[in-house]
Amino acid sequence: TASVTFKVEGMSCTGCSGKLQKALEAVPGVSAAEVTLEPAQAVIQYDEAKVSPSALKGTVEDVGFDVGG
Ligand code: 9UX
Repeated sequence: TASVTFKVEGMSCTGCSGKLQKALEAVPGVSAAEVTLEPAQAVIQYDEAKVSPSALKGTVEDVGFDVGG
């Protein structure tokens, strides 16, 4: 299991963070995701054989937020 932490830009309320957390948890290969507003981040545990950080970044963007550099 690998772990990645993204800075997430554009979340305004707990609805946003909850929506993103559910979307990340639904991605095949993701075993756990914790999304918080403060700090604005997503901490994701995932199986490297099934999903990549770039694909997970795409999920964040699909939900409508941006991954900060
Ligand atoms: Mo809160 Mo976010 O009212 O996508 S759910 S702003």
